[in-house]
Amino acid sequence: MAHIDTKNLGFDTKVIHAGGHHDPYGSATVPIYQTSTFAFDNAKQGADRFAGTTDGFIYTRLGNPTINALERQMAELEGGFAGIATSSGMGAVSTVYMALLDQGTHMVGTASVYGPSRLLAEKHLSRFGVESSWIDTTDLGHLRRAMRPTTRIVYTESVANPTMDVTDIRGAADIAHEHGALLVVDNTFCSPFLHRPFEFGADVILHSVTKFLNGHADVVGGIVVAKDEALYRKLRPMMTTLGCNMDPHQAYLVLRGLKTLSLRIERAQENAATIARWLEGRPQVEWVRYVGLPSHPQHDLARRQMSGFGAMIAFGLKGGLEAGRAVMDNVRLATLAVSLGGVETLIEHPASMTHAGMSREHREESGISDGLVRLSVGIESANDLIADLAQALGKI
Ligand code: LCS
Repeated sequence: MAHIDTKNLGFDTKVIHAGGHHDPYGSATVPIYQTSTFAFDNAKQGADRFAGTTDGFIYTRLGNPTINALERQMAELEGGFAGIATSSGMGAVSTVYMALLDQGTHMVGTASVYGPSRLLAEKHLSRFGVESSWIDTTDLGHLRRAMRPTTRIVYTESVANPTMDVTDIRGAADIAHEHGALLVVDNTFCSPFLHRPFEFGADVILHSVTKFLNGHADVVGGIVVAKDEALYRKLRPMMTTLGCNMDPHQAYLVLRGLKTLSLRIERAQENAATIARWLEGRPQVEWVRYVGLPSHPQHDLARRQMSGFGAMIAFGLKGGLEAGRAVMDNVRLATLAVSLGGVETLIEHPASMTHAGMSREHREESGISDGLVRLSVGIESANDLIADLAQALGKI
């Protein structure tokens, strides 16, 4: 693929062309450099590459051309300095926590984030003297009160999994910075197509690329994007030392999936808006949380900081968990599975699945009720999805 300077081109052009590289054979796609190591011409070249005085690849855990193409593309899509691709979204979360937190420091996080992102700090980093507070960050007053002199990072999700809470990113960044801390945003639910946290003051962005970025339910992967070079130089060596690097084949699949990001999300969010409105009118449904509905408590904030509302819906049924089980057991087109952000519609139950690792008390405090059912809307025909949900609701 020829290298095109996409810096000043539109987002949809960057999705297709950013990160492209010069290929000696003119390959239209980035080739898969399926190698663990790279030969040096001579000992001096090897030593220079290790010393960082010349460019060039050394060993795939440290860097690889296929992985690097994805890192450059994501850095451009998010508007950051550089990307660090990881083996999974949790690899990205681990890299960020391990690089930015020390013994005796503290982090504040949104209570209802993806369960393991919270558990990693609360259960594991606590063993090494890192403290964490998990609060409702939709109210910035809570965030201000939770900050301590030792707070190093504020951690949130652009749309929280699974409550769909939206935090004011500009406000959270200001509070973090006033206290000498950094704002880290997990942008998995939005992708840079819908929201670009660096434009609102964030310092580090991460993704589970398993979800919307790849979009085809065939890869687990992650990425961290650093706003500036100083942060990048802290984060990258932590990833390579932890050893949670992406594999070249994974990177190739993500590069391929990424090309249709704009088209997939446009279609999925159109479906999601239709389904969310339809669900709100069903007699069996008690409540619906979709960022695009005027009934969402942060709908106006989402309008200001996002360019669309995404494809994730949470809803609760009047019959509680039993009714939710009946729906999940009876859908035929939607697949009963965790994960999200793919072309196919998935349905799951956070309290017993993605967020089962959290205590019931923490789940309830965070708004993750036992009756909450999560829907990741795909790009099928909306009418077929509605017919499927209608017949499943009819089985309650
Ligand atoms: N961040 C968010 C917001 C997530 O939703 C997930 C995974 C992760 C990070 C971790 O990424 P992974 O290591 O799985 O690539 N969320 C999942 C979910 O809601 N269902 O299954 C996985």
